[in-house]
Amino acid sequence: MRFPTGSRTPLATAEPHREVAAGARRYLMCRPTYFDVVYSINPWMDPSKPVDPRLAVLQWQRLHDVYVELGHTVELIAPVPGLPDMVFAANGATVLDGRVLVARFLHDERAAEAVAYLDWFGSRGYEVRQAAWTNEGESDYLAAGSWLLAGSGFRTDRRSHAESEEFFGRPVIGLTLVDDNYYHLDTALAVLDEQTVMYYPAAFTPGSQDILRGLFPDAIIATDEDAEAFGLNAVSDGHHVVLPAGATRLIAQLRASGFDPVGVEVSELLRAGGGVKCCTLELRDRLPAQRSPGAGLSVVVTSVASDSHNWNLVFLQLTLEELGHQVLNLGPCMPDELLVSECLRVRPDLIVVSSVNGHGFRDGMRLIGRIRAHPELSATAVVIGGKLGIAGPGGVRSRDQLRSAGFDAVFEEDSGIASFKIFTERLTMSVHT
Ligand code: B12
Repeated sequence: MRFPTGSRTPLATAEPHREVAAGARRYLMCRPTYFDVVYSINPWMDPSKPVDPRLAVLQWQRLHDVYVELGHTVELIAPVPGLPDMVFAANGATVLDGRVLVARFLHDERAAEAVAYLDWFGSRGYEVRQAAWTNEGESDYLAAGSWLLAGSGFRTDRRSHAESEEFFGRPVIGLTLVDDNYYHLDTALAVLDEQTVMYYPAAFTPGSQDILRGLFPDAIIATDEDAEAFGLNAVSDGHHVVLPAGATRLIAQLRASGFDPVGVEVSELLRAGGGVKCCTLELRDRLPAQRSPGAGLSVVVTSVASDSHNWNLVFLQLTLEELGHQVLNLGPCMPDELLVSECLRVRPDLIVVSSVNGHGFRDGMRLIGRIRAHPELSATAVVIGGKLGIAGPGGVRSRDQLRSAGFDAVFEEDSGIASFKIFTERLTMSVHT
């Protein structure tokens, strides 16, 4: 189960690039509004057998709700008419450290899905690019600890492995699939935590089986029946493993290995050759910067949506940088949703909101609710300051209201920059201890 350590393998000597540990994840899903089987691009698809769209939606909704109940965040991409396979969001891209490599599908029937993913990630400020070679996203690229396990044989072109290695800066381990029932890597292998996988050996060439045995000598091995039940098309948060309820032996093996399996029904989606994992693209955002003791905070400086003043932000950026902090200045007129998605991506230690046009109180009350609505940002320090009302400083009452709404501190013009500096000093000490 563990990656080899010591001098036995050069892989183990590389700098570890740790994945987020077990805990809250962010997933992207696509409601199966237009789900259907109207063409056949894998052995599971038979267009002559009608699908039950209502059942597909119910099964998908249950999967979505399971993630939410487990404490994960689920983002949605809008389904596009005429793209019946778009429900399989994991095929749309690979997202690592906030970088997005959008798919280039092998089949023309699915090519337009890539456009929707380029738009979705592009409009949220991600560093995004479409793959140059055929690449079916996270279905063929699975992050395992420091490495990217990469499938090929049916869909993803082997030449895309080098492209992904370069784009993500992570070593890629190529694995070749041989059974067309398991046409994507994520139909034959699931990563359970940084060092643990489960897989179906017969889906791989002998050479790839050797690689897997070498890397994961204690892996959980799936039976023919569990592989056919699409049990390996599973999603793990490092502790809970969501997988088809029909993969009964895998469920028992997972439990015996200390995981908490959660069975769901995906039979209707399986009629298009997709299951739990295919419906789920993990949004692996940039990890908080590793810092050495004494280093500064990572700070997002921003204004509110209605405010076009600029120099207040420049002033705050320079002040914070002089104090040794790293600043991402998002600029004026920042829409709430974009600010939130940037903060989810960057995960700063501190968010500094500045407004001087007189509408800061009203905009701030709305904005802080949207920031705090995200569990990942519920504990992030957020302050607001500037000229927040049209009738001069709002005084104790309006500051109390802003604090009750979720701001950690309020710095109106009369409270001066000195108290803001003291606040950042205290925060720096608490972040570093
Ligand atoms: C330049 C300016 C503009 C320029 C902005 C150009 C640009 N690229 O930024 C232009 C002409 C575009 C402009 C437009 C408007 N402006 Co104007 N503008 C000013 C002006 C003259 C200077 C602002 C400035 O750059 N100051 C320099 C920076 C460094 O200081 P600062 O912004 O005051 O920020 C300081 C503090 O507030 C504090 N601070 C700010 N934020 C934070 C956050 C934290 C956490 C902390 C600790 C401290 C802090 O630190 C800074 C340094 O001390 C001020 C008047 C003035 N003298 O202040 C009016 C002023 C800000 N504008 C004002 C108004 C009303 C407007 C308009 C609504 C006018 C209109 N009717 O169209 C529009 C706003 C449009 C919009 N959507 O926001 C009013 C705001 C009144 C209020 N708050 O009640 C002011 C105060 C003028 C006034 N006395 O009426 N404006």
